[in-house]
Amino acid sequence: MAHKKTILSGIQPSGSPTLGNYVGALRNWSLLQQEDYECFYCVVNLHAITVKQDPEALRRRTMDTVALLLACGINPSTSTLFVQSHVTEHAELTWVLNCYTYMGELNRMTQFKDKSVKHADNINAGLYTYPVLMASDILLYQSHLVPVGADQKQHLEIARDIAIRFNNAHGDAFVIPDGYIPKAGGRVMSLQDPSQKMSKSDPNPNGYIAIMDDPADILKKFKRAVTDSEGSIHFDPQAKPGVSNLLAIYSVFANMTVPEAEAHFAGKGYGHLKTETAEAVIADLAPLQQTYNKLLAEEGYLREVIAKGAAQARARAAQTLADVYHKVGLDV
Ligand code: AQP
Repeated sequence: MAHKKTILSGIQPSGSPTLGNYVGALRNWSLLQQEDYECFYCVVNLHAITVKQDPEALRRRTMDTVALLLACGINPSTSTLFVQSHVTEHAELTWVLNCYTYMGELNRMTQFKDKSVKHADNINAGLYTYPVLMASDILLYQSHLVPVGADQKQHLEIARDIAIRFNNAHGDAFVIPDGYIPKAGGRVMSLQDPSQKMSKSDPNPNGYIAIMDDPADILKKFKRAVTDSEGSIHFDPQAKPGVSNLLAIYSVFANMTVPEAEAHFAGKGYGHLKTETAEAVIADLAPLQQTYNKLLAEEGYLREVIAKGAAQARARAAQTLADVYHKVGLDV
């Protein structure tokens, strides 16, 4: 029997996850599980410390993120759900792959440039080599498919380049991964500045919908969303970034294509677009929020899930790392 293909993806416990995280990644993690893949999903806390974190808050948010992933529908009996720092192979492979990554490649990474501006007081080497850690996350599990938002496309490409380079030097050690970026919602934009992606570290909370926002806040934030003065609802991200962002969000939650969503709003005003989008989002998030709040009280269960996940993840990761150490000559 042929082996199932493998999926891996991760989310940082670096703030309150947003509608962008949900539409770009988490929702698809859950949907892909129902297809014939072996799935590894992790809370990437090693990535999170590339920006300053309060240790106690990081611990709490890591467990909250585990609860969120379960509430989003990750099934721990069929998928491996784990915390990145529990599997030390991620850090070990990163060191090896750092030695197979060129500074010229890392210099081109737009996330590093953006985060260097945002965190000018802490431009650390971890922020710079973040893509190598991400490559290790992916390659350790011999992943075929990586469901991420469009903002991670460049990091995925460097992971492929590193894998190909290593394989060429030493013989096949890694599967070359492909990205899985949703057509609609791959880049959800800020509600206040639709030229920027929606981000959980946005200092203006009106720019993002947090997955855990209550319905009144969700409605209020959509009503305040920046649009334009034209008054007609059609999809044109260059000329009408705010309206196009709302249409894309609506289409995902109403389970329509973007042209179907355009037809739905033909002749209606922006008020309709904002309210109906808010209502579709609120209805979709309500059961998830309920499950999340219930799970937060079940810390024992959450710890059981991640202990089992870490054991499963380690078993796979150790095989890859042993092969890499052997190929490089580290296994004396
Ligand atoms: N706006 C977005 N639209 C679509 N997908 C998005 N993702 C993030 N923002 C959007 C996807 O969510 C997954 C997990 O993201 P992450 O936790 O690794 O952090 P990030 O990409 O750095 O997202 P944030 O929200 O902007 O976090 P901060 O503010 O902490 O940097 C990824 O698959 C990502 O593509």
